[in-house]
Amino acid sequence: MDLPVIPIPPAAAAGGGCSSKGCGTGGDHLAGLPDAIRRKIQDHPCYSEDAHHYFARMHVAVAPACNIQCNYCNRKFDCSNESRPGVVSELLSPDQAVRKVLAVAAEIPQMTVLGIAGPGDPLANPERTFATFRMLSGKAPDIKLCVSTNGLRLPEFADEIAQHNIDHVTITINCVDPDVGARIYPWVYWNHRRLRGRDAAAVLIENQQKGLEMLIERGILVKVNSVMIPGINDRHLQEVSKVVKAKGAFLHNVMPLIAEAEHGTYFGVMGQASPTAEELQALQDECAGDMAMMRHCRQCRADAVGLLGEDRGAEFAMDKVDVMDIDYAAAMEKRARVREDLLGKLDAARGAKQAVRAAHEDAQAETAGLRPVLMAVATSGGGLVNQHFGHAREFLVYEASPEGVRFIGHRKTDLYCSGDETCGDGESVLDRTIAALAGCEAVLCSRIGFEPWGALEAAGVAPNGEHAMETIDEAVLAVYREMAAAGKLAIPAPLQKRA
Ligand code: CLF
Ligand code: SF4
Repeated sequence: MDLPVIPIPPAAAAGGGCSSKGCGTGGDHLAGLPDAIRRKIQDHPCYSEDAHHYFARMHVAVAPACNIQCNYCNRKFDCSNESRPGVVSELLSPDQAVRKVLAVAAEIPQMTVLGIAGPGDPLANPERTFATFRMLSGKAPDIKLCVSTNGLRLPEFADEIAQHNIDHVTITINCVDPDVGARIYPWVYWNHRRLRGRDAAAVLIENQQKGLEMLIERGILVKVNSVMIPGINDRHLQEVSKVVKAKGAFLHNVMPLIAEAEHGTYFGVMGQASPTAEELQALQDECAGDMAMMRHCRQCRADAVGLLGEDRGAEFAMDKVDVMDIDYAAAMEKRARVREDLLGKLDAARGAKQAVRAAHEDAQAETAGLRPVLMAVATSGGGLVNQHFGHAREFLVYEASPEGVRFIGHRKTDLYCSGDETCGDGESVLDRTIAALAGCEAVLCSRIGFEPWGALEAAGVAPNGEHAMETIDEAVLAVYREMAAAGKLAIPAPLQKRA
């Protein structure tokens, strides 16, 4: 099959149409980054919080093997209900991967990034990984290439990564201390030997750190992912942040451990606790003193397709891709138009965000001295409050305070309007949705039904459909000021004294 070459749209080739101020700053989590880095990440959905409302990523699952074992991983094929990293529905050959990428590029024009992230480790499968990248850099030069690795073989492949124009690399670094690592990694396969315990962790850490330095020397952007494992590395991750920042990583993504017994992982079976949303936020805030934090990660599957938070992978199974009748020339023209349009919208949204924040600062007297509030937002993208409460699979959580608004993270929930009213354990889907919103005092959505409205109010979460189609920042700050005007935000006297 003669595969098409995707042309580079002018805006993307030039790095997009970003204004100099406020680019990629969602909550200014990237404030202080050099302009050259900001330009590289402005339309990358993982590296830029703003961009993730507009641009999509996809992963191709070409890398089945792994050279280490993490106690939170079980690389089995998935069941239809689960979605978590390391798990895929369909393993692809490099040729199949390229066909799938081109089909997705034609159908989802906002897809700007192709990552290889598993289901094993991409660098434990170097032939398959680099064959895929090699073909794609020729066929789809407008798509950014991204790889996520445990780092064991990074020093060996740093040059090859640079040669293939892969300028975004994620290294999962859970520790810089082998004693901590010995509790996370039961074994590491290195130099034809299976190392265990502290020795295994020491080799992994040494290679991760060396690989990080080599990538930075080659001008490659490095993001570090860390899995927060309560009681094992949670107190240690601030140190990890300091070390990797000092070596040049520019973004740290602290993710919560997923440890369900039914996933069959060691931690899951042993009952290792996952962090709560509050514990995760507290640690991210502590680490944020040392470097820019990513808070919008969705812990994607190794075959995820679409905007972060949505997974359209099932639409692009190979049996479907193989029978798709795509007019590539027309699709690529559309892709160029859509991308230019989105870059313009993103630029405008960044400007609007700055204006909203500046207006909040100007009106600081209205909220000075008041307590912060968490609010959940239902959105289907575009940075707007534009989703029906019952259609939300996840809610974005924002903190409003006298200082402004900042993105905190997301809370996954079952789809309320699924037609299935119970979860099988007697608890209603609505109950679980409300439980997922713990700590939030308001939920903003485009519309909401009578029944959930009442249940939310009874649970102390104020439903609000008054700000439909407004930008999220604008809506959250407006609701915050409404709460302030209603006298709901005074800090209780005992807390004032303690402060
Ligand atoms: Fe994929 Fe990772 Fe590239 Fe993104 S995902 S290889 S940097 S394109 Fe992104 Fe998904 Fe989080 Fe990864 S949300 S799991 S951080
Ligand atoms: Fe699983 Fe990735 Fe750990 Fe390998 S490095 S065991 S694929 S989580």
